[in-house]
Amino acid sequence: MLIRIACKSDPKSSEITPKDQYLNRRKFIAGTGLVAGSVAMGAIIKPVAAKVNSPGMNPGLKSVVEGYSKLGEDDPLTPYGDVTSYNNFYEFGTGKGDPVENAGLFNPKPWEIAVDGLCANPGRMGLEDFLKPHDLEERIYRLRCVEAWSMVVPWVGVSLADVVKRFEPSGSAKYVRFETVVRPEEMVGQRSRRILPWPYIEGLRLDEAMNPLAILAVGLYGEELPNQNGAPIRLMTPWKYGFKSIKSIVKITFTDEQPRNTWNVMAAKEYGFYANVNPNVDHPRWSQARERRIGDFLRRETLMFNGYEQEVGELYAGMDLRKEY
Ligand SMILES: Nc1nc2c(c(=O)[nH]1)N[C@H]1C(S)=C(S)[C@@H](COP(=O)(O)O)O[C@H]1N2
Ligand SMILES: [Mo]
Repeated sequence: MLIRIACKSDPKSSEITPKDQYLNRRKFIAGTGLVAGSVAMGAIIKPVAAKVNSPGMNPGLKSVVEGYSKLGEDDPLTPYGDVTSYNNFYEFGTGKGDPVENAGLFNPKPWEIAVDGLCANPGRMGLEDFLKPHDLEERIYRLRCVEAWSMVVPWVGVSLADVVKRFEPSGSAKYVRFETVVRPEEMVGQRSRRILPWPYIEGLRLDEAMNPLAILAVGLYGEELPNQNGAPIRLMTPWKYGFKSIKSIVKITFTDEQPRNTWNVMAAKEYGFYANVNPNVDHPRWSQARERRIGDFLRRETLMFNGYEQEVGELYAGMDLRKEY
């Protein structure tokens, strides 16, 4: 099935990358061996090329090259090598290079996900069954870490709204809570509780989870997610700081209580529940006005809601974003 999602923040045609850059980038893709069809993709991702083939923020894998232009000239895709070697995933250590170095031992197959809490269709199922009813889409999003660096990543994933609807949350459900797997034998960082209290927990308000931008990602650059990027399934909410996008999810819970997310538990004054990207609300220890795009020399201005204000702004109408950060 073809998926088309009009994105209000897509740049005007005047911002579209010129042809020569487009061709250069195409060469880059060919060089990395990531052209659809030349990749050893796993069973889950394989159908993507057939199912997804549309312009917009979710071009088909065959037209991934077109996707380069959709965010404008200032937003070329971050090279695959950077996306997969400069990571935050404290289960594998706190250094940016630790996840790629230590995640080789992690085995995300087979994988089970439990869905529970305030919903009509709770259950426990293998990842294949979890994904089966949903269409895989490619979505090219900016990722802005609270530490003031950012990337542009072509994700492959499913609409979180569609997933939520399928499990039929009850009227009393107000939040969705997500939990990362605990496997200290495979995740060296989890052997110390001084790093973080495991498991890593995150949450969204139900209406945030229903926003069309929110996805559960199962791949990037047309491949299955590398372990260091949160294999086999992770959240991606591009208008929020990266720490919201919880990796290696094993449990999804519908609840009437605001989940206590891990970084909020660690340092409530520094990391809130909402974590919306906001250039006007500084982290207590650094400014959020600017950021470093990985690969750039000069820093750039941070955009309100990471550039997705038109899509998500109304979720926060009437809220004091300085208090509910
Ligand atoms: N389980 C888990 N999820 C996590 C993290 C983590 O340490 N553990 N780090 C978060 C942070 S701070 C960021 S910026 C993103 C980084 O995603 P990436 O490594 O794919 O760029 O993952 C987020 N998800
Ligand atoms: Mo982050």
